Amino acid sequence: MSWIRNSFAMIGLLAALLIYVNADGGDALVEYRGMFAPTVENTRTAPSEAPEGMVWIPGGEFSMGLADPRALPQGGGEAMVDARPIHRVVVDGFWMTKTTVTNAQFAEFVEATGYLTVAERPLDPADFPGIPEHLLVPGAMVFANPESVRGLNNYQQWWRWVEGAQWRHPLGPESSIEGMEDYPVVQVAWEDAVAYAEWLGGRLPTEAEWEFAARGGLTGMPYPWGEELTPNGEWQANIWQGEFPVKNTAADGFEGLAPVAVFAANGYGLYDMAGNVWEWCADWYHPRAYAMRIADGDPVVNPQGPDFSFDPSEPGTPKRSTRGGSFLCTDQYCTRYMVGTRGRSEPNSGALHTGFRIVRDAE
Ligand SMILES: [Ca+2]
Repeated sequence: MSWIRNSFAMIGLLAALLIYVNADGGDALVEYRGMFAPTVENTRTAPSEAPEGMVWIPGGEFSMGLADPRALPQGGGEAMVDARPIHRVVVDGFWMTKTTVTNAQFAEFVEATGYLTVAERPLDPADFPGIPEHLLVPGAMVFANPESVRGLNNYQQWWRWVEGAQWRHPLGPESSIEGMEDYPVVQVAWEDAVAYAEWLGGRLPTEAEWEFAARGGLTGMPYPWGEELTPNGEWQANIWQGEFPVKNTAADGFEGLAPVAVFAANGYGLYDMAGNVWEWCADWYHPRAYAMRIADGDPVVNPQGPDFSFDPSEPGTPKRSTRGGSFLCTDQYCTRYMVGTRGRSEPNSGALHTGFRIVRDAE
């Protein structure tokens, strides 16, 4: 009865393969986590009653950065070298908004101050030498919903500049934010975010503060909620499912942006520290920021980022750091909802997938 023997052999082989795959995923996580030393929170409790909408982040010493995630299940295809070396960082405690700033909150700011965002202002020809003046129209970057793409190397296949796109009209002049009061404000440039923060007596978080907060007190976890992308098969953040950027199954419930705080908060009570929108940070982006600052040893105390920016993919364009990934990130592309990963963006332009939250120093 060779077919029976063969069937048993096949079942045995499959079982061995499954055990191997599981063991491999588990070992990869153990190895990954082994690169991080424990997070040690400061013992100072919240110094006062929480400002509205904010939570106290205790600060402390933690391992900042991330190990190469590619061996992890759904760890993506990028080594994320700009988030190494993993190094010890100390941050003081601070207040942080539980959510990214919403359209309703930003509208209050604009109403009170008359502030005009970068995307609403005429462009200065001096900033764009060689570009004909009739092309210098205010606008912002909008996801293009392409039907097909050639590879994932050129993001211009799925982004386009849309005249008249701005925070009140995030997809272009015909679009509106009516009914989207609880959605994150988007199409805001870095200086718009800074202006909002200053209006409330706050500031943008440094990358170190943002990452400490995103980890929610955990040590060396790939995600703000723990070790798996979808524990019990449930999505924990608004990212992309399907085939990026042409097929969006919206398995997490959201094809585009989601309102803030629809997924569970992390250990510090912060929502959406992964996915939905990228969040502006205070730091200039530099891929070797960590190597440069540990030259004098670690821990590094309250790092503010480098004094200048460098992005090897666009060397002439200074960038500010962004964190958290967006609804357009998947394990096929970007994967920067993994905690510890880093992003960057041109500070003088807004995008459909970029917002911010603010922090405030303790009194
Ligand atoms: Ca989604």
